[in-house]
Amino acid sequence: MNKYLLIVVVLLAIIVASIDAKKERKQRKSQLNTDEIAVKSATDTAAANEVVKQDQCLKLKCDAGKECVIDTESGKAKCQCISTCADNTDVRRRVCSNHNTTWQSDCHLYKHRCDCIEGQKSSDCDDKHKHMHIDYYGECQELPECRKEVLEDFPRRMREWLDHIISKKVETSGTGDDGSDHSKKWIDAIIWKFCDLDKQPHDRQVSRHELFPLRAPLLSMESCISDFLNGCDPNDDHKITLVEWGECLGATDAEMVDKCNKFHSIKEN
Ligand SMILES: [Ca+2]
Repeated sequence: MNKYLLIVVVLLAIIVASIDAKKERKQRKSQLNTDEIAVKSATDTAAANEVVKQDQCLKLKCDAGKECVIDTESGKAKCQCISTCADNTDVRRRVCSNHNTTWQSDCHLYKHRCDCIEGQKSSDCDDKHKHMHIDYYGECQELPECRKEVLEDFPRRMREWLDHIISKKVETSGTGDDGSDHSKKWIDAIIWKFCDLDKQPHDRQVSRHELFPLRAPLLSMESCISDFLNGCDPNDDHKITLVEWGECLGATDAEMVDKCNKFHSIKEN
């Protein structure tokens, strides 16, 4: 009798253990499902946030050194200082500031300026950093002095360079020969460049700020670019008109016809 009782007890123990193990497996599976749902939900939320961000940020233009983010409280897009700039080891992407300091890239320079303005980085900041901008591309270096004969020849070289660029553009766009006087093609080229620089705002005047895309890439290679551009603003009001631009490149007032609407429409096509 005792022997049968022992067998029954052992069997009962096995059954109870099996039920417990089954329960545990069920609980573990349920927990796993809950975790998976939580992860999926978090992923979906992140993806949805990214879509919202992309959508809202398309409409928001941030200044240099800033990036668009979604404000966690309002849910709206806003500009804030760039959080991180990618490390740059390419010396060609380095920039020299107007304070003669070399920065890893334009991103690093403008991020630092933004951090200083926003007070996010008290160390390494002084007032001049709040107004820092790129003077030219490449590492800072001792720039060669502008020689008189190079400056005198500069307008001719600039005309030829612009003429070459616009000829390439016409070739690429397929607009072909419009029957205009070829000997005066350089006039169209310099008018085109003026319209191209006059962007922010489109007010038929080129400010010092608008000259930046022309000046910065050339400064380390062309010793006379600054003197040349200064000469295009004889009344020193920091704005170059179409006629002033023409005069400094050797065109007469009458030749400087405003064709910006035409050139802008070519660009947009
Ligand atoms: Ca302008």
